[in-house]
Amino acid sequence: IPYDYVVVGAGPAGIITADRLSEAGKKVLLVERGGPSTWETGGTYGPDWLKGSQLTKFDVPGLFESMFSDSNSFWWCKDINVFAGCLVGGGTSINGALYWYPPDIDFSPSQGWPTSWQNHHTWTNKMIARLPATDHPSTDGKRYLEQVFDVVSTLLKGQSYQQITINDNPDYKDHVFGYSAYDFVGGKRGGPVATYLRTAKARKNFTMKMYTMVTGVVRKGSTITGVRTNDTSLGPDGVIPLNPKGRVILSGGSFGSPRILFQSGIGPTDMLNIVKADPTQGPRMPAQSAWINLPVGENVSDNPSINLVFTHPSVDAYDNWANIQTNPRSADTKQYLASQSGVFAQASPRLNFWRAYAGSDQKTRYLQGTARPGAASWNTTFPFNQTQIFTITAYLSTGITSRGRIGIDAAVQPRVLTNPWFEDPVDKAVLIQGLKDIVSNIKSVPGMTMITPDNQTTIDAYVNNYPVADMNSNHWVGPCSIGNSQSNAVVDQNTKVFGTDNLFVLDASILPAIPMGNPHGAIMAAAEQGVAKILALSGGP
Ligand code: 6FA
Ligand code: ABL
Repeated sequence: IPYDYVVVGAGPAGIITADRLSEAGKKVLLVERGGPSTWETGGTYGPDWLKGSQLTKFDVPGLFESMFSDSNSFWWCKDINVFAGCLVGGGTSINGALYWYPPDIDFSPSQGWPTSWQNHHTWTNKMIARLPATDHPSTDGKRYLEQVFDVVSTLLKGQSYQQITINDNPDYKDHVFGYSAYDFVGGKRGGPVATYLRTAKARKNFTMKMYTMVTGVVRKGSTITGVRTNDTSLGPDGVIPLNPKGRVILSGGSFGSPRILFQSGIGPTDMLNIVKADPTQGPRMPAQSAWINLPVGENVSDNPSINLVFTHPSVDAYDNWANIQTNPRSADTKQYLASQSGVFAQASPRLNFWRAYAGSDQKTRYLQGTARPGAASWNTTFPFNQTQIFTITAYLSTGITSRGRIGIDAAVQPRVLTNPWFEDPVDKAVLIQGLKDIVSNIKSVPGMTMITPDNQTTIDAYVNNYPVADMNSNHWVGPCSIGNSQSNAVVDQNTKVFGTDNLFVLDASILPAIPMGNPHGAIMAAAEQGVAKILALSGGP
């Protein structure tokens, strides 16, 4: 039976899109290459201490840091060499779940958005209505492991920062700090899976197919007639049929969606030639005369980020989260299992802050900081107490001018071709200034010691020698940027791919610039707005 809409990818954007389309009565298929995540999606994976609880690793916020240390890591996309979630929920099933309501600037023309996107509150508010943020996710309303908050807030108050409830003031992002906010629900991972996907699944006109890889769209010139998959049960040769007026929406994320476009003959010629040369994908491509030349993969941004590592005698580093999965503190797991409260009801971050900077080019750039117990790595020549370590990650955010490129390698695997960090030296200068400011008054916080960089290393030297890949923030946006012209954008103001009649992209890849905060809030608000624009567009099913 042909579908009205095929949505590719069950990440946050794809889930919201499929839910709203099915709510509007359309016949919708949501196709996901990965398998289940949380318990309600059919997932079962987790440590022994969760046995019998109807909870998985993905449900328990306090297991977040184990995503990086667990030897069984089936949730990462194995063909992508940066972190990306390939399972139901996409990134939102494995991420830190930091959740920020987008400020107005996130959708402003100054960031590359078409003017028709400025009235974002209507759509942002729809998202908030479905999925409100919390900065106290434990079900007893208490906050746990708050020492890092106390130490870092003392530091920031000495720099004239004010404490606010960050999501009560989304536009207020200069010299502010507050408790970390999340989209956890009831002490468990919430996000789009526990909200939008739940309502979609209750509808008869919605179907989700897992473990199904989309390789491309089938098209006659500008018209898409089907979606090619590796699953022959979905249609002849694995091609999912589409209604005559049907539409396809790619929500495969900033690495997944560009690859699907390349394999459909849409993108820059160098990338399409790689696909053409591939023995499997090449023969499936449209003829070269039908290729559509668009800047797919260009205009990519991700926050450059640098970690500073400290100790403080008051801090409980929670054993650097090393034991949370296999040998957790039993009082904490008991509490969590009994009532979804305590340390395990929250991911690792405890405090977030923002500050605006004027660069030497007169452009405004924002610095974001995240503070958490523990550290991914450290490097010091001095002795220190490992039980007291904590990290401040400094991200350069809205206003960064550096851009990179995403493409594919010779094996047609998504790859970063040009790193998007510090291409512009002003970005680097501002981040260095921000790092210096963060520690400018460290001596006024008794007992606070920076161990990385240690006092034998200057901030400048530390940044100059920082391993480039460690600057990756996992916040990739932009390879299918929205815009008014196909000379510098891939999708138009309705998220339709230029040069096509019925192909859309709606996920992180359409954001023309990095949002103010960790991006999944802005991405979900964009999905709410984008799907409304698609539904309003004439000519559809
Ligand atoms: N963002 C935040 O806002 N807060 C955070 O705390 C945060 N933390 C992290 C984090 O700790 C890690 C380790 C990572 C990797 C990301 C984090 N992010 C955070 C970023 C955030 O998760 C992403 O920006 C967000 O999930 C992007 O949403 P999208 O909907 O654009 O894309 P996804 O990658 O989430 O989902 C794409 C889905 O499509 C996946 O499920 C994938 O399996 C599927 N897919 C891709 N290609 C496909 C294909 N060809 N066929 C079928 N399915 C496909
Ligand atoms: C994010 O938005 C980032 O994308 C993640 O990198 C970050 O998590 C989470 N939010 C939480 O702030 C960090 C972990 O805390 C580190 O332990 C890990 O080494 C790092 O991600 C890997 O990128």
